Amino acid sequence: MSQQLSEPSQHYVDGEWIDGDGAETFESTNPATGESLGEFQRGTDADVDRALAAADDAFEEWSGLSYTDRAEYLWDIYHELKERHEELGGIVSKECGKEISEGKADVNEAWDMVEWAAADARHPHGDVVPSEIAGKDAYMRRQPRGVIGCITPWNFPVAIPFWHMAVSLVEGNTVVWKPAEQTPWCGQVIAEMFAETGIPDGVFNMVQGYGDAGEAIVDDDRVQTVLFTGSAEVGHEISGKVGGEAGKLAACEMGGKNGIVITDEADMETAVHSAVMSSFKTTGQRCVSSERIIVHEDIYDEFKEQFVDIAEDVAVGDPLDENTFMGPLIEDEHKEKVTGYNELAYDEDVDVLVDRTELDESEIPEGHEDGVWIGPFVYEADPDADLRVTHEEVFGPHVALMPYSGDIEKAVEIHNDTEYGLAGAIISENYHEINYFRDNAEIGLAYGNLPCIGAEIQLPFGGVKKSGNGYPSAREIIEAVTERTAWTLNNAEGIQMAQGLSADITTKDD
Ligand code: UN1
Repeated sequence: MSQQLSEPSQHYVDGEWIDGDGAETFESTNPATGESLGEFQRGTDADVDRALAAADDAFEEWSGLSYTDRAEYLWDIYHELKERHEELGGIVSKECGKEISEGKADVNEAWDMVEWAAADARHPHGDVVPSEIAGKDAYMRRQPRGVIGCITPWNFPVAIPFWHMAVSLVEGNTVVWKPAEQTPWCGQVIAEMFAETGIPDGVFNMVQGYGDAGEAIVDDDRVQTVLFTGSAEVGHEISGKVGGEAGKLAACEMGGKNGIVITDEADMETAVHSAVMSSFKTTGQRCVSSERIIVHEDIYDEFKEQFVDIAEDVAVGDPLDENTFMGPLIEDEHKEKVTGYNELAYDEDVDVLVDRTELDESEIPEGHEDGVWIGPFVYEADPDADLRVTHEEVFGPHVALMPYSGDIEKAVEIHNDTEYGLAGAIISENYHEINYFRDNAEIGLAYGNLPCIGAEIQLPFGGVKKSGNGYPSAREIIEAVTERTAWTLNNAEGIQMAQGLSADITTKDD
């Protein structure tokens, strides 16, 4: 199948492709070449309003369908994602610069999520609990919340939209979705897939655009839950706003300053491999990417030598070339941020071990001179020093090696010394150390003898501390998009109350 953007690239609202109210358009750019991939309508408040009105109208009928009937539309998408795996994986790689195996994995993760959500239509959806009164049945039922607003990032432009939308829809909610402005083409393809399923008008709506369109979704009273995955700055703003509105919910998943603890009982090959994957895959642009490698002093020199060798050599280049390990950064503005942190490392006087901020011209593939290129940046830092570079999220291939002395307690103390708490890993052959890390590391996603990336969708995905609240992803999203009704039914004659509460009604004459 060809990778051509189908025209026209519009918003999808109330079962129709629409131009929208504004005259403004924006471009999607290939970060590996600088070429334009197409033009998209920039959504306005009026477009969001139209989409929300459609979603609101469609809710009653959609929520009245059975779970399995709603899931049928998702099964169509599941098959479509599989059928268009190669094509859509290529579009992901072109639009967000991830190397091709990652582009395809993004699509694979999307169909995993769709499969989970659609199959869940046949699973139990509540709890039957014992009542303390023999004649009563007590149980918990789920109900959809209504209109769900979804705001998704560019780094998983196919998987994360389905994290947000697949469960929401099967549970009986309707959605208004704004894809990231860097990856509107992926948004367009997903909307085409929904349109082809024949899902009832207004159940799924997509408005392309920037943060102002996202804000219009967040601020609207018709939205019952906002699901957001992206930067900590925006996520905290959304949580703050929505938190002040009774009855409205926000589930946000934000960044991290993720660490890997490598103890003196680690297998060296596993340690180096895990650290390289965690730091450089996706050019460090996963919210679970690692920027802090905490290594025991007894094995530090050997680890450093091997890690630095790979960081010097790792293949940066065309994401569509299967030999590439790291593609470009997403955009120039982001490169400025990452470069700024690389410079800050010098200002903070750490020992820089690898600096490939500017690639050698010979490394840049032909036709890719305008790509947003960067290579690994690795430095050695004192874990006890109060440095910005070792505490602030960079979201790039910018990695601190932090040697520690002492036991696992010390390593975990260093690990936890950030405001974030998303993902982390321990590399050790000693199960006591692994268990200590398991019980004390302040993170939502923990790994043993593995990289700290690559979570599967049937697990919860989310962080603690500044990294998140509400798990807007994978299976746990169900909590953010459903209400729970506690239902008690009396099967006995007469009324009996729990907690010893008297059911007698006394009168003046008693
Ligand atoms: C993200 O980092 O922004 O765990 C999402 C992973 C992927 C999802 C990452 N399944 O690496």
